[in-house]
Amino acid sequence: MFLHALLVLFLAVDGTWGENVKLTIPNSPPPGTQILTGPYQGYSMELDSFPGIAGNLSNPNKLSIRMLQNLKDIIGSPVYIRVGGTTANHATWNETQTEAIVRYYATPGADQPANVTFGPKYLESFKTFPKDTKYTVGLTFNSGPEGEEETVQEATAFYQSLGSDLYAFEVGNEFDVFPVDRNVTTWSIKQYVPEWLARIGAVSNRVFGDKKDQRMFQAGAFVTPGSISSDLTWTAQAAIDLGITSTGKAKTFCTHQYFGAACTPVKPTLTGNVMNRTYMRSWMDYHKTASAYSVSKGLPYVIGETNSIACQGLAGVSDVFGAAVWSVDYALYAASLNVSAIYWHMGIGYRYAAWQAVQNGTTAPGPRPLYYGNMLVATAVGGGEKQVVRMVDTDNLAGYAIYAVANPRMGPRLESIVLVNMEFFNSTASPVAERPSVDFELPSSMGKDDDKLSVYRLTAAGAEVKEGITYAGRTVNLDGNIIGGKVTEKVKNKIINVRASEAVLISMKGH
Ligand SMILES: *[C@@H]1O[C@H](CO)[C@@H](O)[C@H](O)[C@H]1NC(C)=O
Ligand SMILES: *[C@@H]1O[C@H](CO)[C@@H](O)[C@H](O)[C@H]1NC(C)=O
Ligand SMILES: *[C@@H]1O[C@H](CO)[C@@H](O)[C@H](O)[C@H]1NC(C)=O
Ligand SMILES: *[C@@H]1O[C@H](CO)[C@@H](O)[C@H](O)[C@H]1NC(C)=O
Ligand SMILES: *[C@@H]1O[C@H](CO)[C@@H](O)[C@H](O)[C@H]1NC(C)=O
Ligand SMILES: *[C@@H]1O[C@H](CO)[C@@H](O)[C@H](O)[C@H]1NC(C)=O
Ligand SMILES: *[C@@H]1O[C@H](CO)[C@@H](O)[C@H](O)[C@H]1NC(C)=O
Ligand SMILES: CC(=O)N[C@H]1CO[C@H](CO)[C@@H](O)[C@@H]1O
Repeated sequence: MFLHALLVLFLAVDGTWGENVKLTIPNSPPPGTQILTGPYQGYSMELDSFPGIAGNLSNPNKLSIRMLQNLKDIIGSPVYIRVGGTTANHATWNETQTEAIVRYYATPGADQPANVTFGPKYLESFKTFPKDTKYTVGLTFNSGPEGEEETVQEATAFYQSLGSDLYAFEVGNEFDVFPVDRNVTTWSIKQYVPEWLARIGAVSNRVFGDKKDQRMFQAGAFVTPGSISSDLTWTAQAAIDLGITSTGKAKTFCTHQYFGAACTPVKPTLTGNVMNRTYMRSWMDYHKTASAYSVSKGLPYVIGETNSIACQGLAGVSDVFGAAVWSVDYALYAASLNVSAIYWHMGIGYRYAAWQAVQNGTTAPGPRPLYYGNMLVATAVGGGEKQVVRMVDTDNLAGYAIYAVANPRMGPRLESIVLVNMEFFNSTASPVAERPSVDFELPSSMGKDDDKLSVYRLTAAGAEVKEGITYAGRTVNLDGNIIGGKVTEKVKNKIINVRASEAVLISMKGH
């Protein structure tokens, strides 16, 4: 009933089409709106890149630590980290190896090694990030007794070293479409579920000692059905119906989501795959159903590995400002469903990484546009119990109302509004004077409190740029330090203007 906004088109004096959107903000979230309790956003780090991203005890990666600390400063607790991905499927633990990790490449210069061996020094990389950072760690899932032995060896090393920093294990990454050491002709979810249960049972019994009954496993780690394979049988519901929760050891259910792949013959584009709300929403339909089902069965649902474009991202698409604007919309859209966390994937040299952690050829380490979007989302939903409601949801525009559930007796309280104008603006092709914009109008009930409203703007010259991005007037330096004082705007006459390829957060907190 209140999930709509009135759209009024008018012809502005300069002849361009302007748009006026009257916001209708519900007094409280509709029933069925989840309450976010954790940091919501995390980072997923490719297993073979993790030593580079985190560094080690003698050489911690100061940039990564700063980038994580910045977000911790915003939300009040460390963001969660997942270490896994494809390379976690092809990792062999070697207790006697002196190097942290040894990588074996099938193709020299490839984004990822074909396999790796890792040893005790690898574990140092879990000791560099802000205190109390929690980790989900990916284990191998090779078949048979030998496979079990490998999984147990790795699990033992991580379990003993990480202690209470271990949040969960994954066993097998994307085994729906990339099974390892299985006969692909006969492989099915019906075979997968009992094999997975047997393997997590073995890890519980052989690694956890007297804590063998704890819920310590992130189930799934499937890709969104239909995104890579046309086999649509590997769903959250099917896994749950086949008994994935039956032994009481599954902690969360996880799906991976990308919006096209850079390794397909037809390359994805910024406007077609990323800054395209129709496309984004078409994928979110699955997560809406899957997350509601999973939650109804007591299993929190996460998008445990995600980013713009699969196959490590695409230059000019994943590493430009448009991806930052997109990330705000996508993250909040997922939060308005029953998705309890999302993990932005990254690896060294990956085009979609939120920051480049180490020198990669001629590419200097430093923040990337996506990180600015992550900062806005952290401001909106990090820290404390929050509820996110979609209130504007058109082909180009998004509006989210975010409520804080500080005091259960008083009910949820509107804390901020996020507005996104996804219309593509290319500053190389068009002069700034031609940048379209939308006027969002607050309801009259909010007019009197304009002084309490502060607008945090996420902006840049255009969607295609990589530099000159600001969030509330600030930039992030190459060393990860936030530069400049916070610059917020006041709301005048209840109107907030948001230009094409821009997003704003309106805070009700008075600062
Ligand atoms: C483990 O590492 C040691 C030391 O580098 C090496 O000699 C041994 O061959 C490795 N074992 C395996 C199974 O790769
Ligand atoms: C720590 O990292 C530095 C820099 O990458 C590297 O040279 C060193 O070998 C690493 N130490 C260990 C114990 O892996
Ligand atoms: C690891 O990858 C290399 C390079 O492709 C290959 O030669 C080797 O057989 C692989 N090792 C294992 C254990 O799969
Ligand atoms: C995989 O299963 C099919 C069907 O049962 C069988 O014909 C084939 O030989 C199997 N492949 C391997 C490598 O075992
Ligand atoms: C946006 O995505 C939809 C759905 O996939 C597609 O039909 C449309 O062509 C895309 N828009 C652009 C501009 O490519
Ligand atoms: C979240 O899940 C619950 C339980 O299945 C469901 O009742 C509710 O409608 C879902 N909410 C959304 C926004 O999908
Ligand atoms: C932006 O415009 C420039 C100049 O016309 C063009 O070369 C470039 O491909 C455009 N970028 C995108 C992402 O469309
Ligand atoms: C020049 C260079 O070293 N580029 C590398 C950057 O990282 C990617 C992903 O790991 C590699 O594919 C490139 O070769």
